[in-house]
Amino acid sequence: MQIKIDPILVERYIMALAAFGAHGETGVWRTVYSPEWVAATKQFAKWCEDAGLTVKHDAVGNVWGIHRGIAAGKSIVSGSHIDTQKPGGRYDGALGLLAALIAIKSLKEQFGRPKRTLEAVAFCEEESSRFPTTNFWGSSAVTGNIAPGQAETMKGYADETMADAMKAIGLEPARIPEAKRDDIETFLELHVEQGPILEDAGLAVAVVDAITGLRHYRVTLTGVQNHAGAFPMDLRNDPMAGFAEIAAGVIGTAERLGRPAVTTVGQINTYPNMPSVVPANVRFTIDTRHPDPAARMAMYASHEKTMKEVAERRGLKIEWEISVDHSPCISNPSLVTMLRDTAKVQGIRTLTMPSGAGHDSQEMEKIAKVAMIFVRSKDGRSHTIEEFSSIEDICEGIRLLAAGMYELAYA
Ligand code: HGY
Ligand code: MN
Ligand code: MN
Repeated sequence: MQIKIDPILVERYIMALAAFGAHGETGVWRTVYSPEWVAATKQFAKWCEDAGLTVKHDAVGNVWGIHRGIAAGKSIVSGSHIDTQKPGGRYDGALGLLAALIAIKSLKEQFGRPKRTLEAVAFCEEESSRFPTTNFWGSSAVTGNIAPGQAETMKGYADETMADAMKAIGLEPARIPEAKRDDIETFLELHVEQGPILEDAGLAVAVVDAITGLRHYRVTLTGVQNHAGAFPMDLRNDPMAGFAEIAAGVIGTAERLGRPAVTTVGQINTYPNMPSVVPANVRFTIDTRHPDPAARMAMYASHEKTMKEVAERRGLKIEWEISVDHSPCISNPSLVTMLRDTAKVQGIRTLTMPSGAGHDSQEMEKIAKVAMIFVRSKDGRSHTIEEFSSIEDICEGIRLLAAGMYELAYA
């Protein structure tokens, strides 16, 4: 049994979706609930309708394309997030929802109605690029993990609340609990790898057996604002000096721990941000990840010790909040085996690897069996407009996704 995936359709959908929020030559800037986001979700819904799927928009703006099965029972769902980094590329997230739609459309055209219900989903938000504390807004609504009142208190980078952003496009925050699902059996997510492992191995497709745990610290280091020339070094409480030591310290810890530990200081703001002023404060983020639960906690403890020690020694006040926190996630072993076996039957060579990026799958794992498929990323690049995967590789990935869905829903 060979499932045909139309490469021309795949390329057309990727390019058309990337036009909503197009940024520079090859990038996309599409934050949740923005006008570009609204247009992109409408387009996805339209394509689902064109494919003969039943379209549902839920209370947080996730879009579901449903192909009803003959038998009763829980659904087999695939998809990913439709929002992007600022800017991101054309593939991170977007590829997962298009792959799900194309896989279901191809199965429907070639094999008709399945036994089990198949669904493609575009999750509204995963990147935390408009609201830094969302923790995967779209999939968290589906698992019932958005607390009452959270939308009202959650603030965006532009200081708007999540509730206001939702209302501005006609969504009612009080209805968020209605997005919760308890009828999903399996969630399969296709995503670009976003790293160099597949390229190094000379392979197009991987099966993902685990997803890293990750945490974001949002840190404020406060010192004493002073004149850059007249105030002696030994009398300063300089938060920039503290920041430099902390950044080098936590990055150094991850370097010493070695793969797969990672730590990134990606965002920094200082006040008043002037060349001749010892700053009053420095605010920065630490993104830190490890797939092993115990090693992850040990690394966090080490980072927190570094922050406290540096601040104390330099007479600085330090405060932090943990804005994003996801536990590591192990893929369902039977799904991993099924995907690997299916790939063999389909003549698709794969390797099995963990994910260093966070994904909606790790939220969905709270209510469903999950596994992921990775597609090779050119030069391992992602979270940049340079992100690229070839249509040939993508079609191999979608072919595996479709064959996996066939096993689960038709066989
Ligand atoms: O940062 C991540 O791993 C994901 O892309 N949100
Ligand atoms: Mn992603
Ligand atoms: Mn991303």
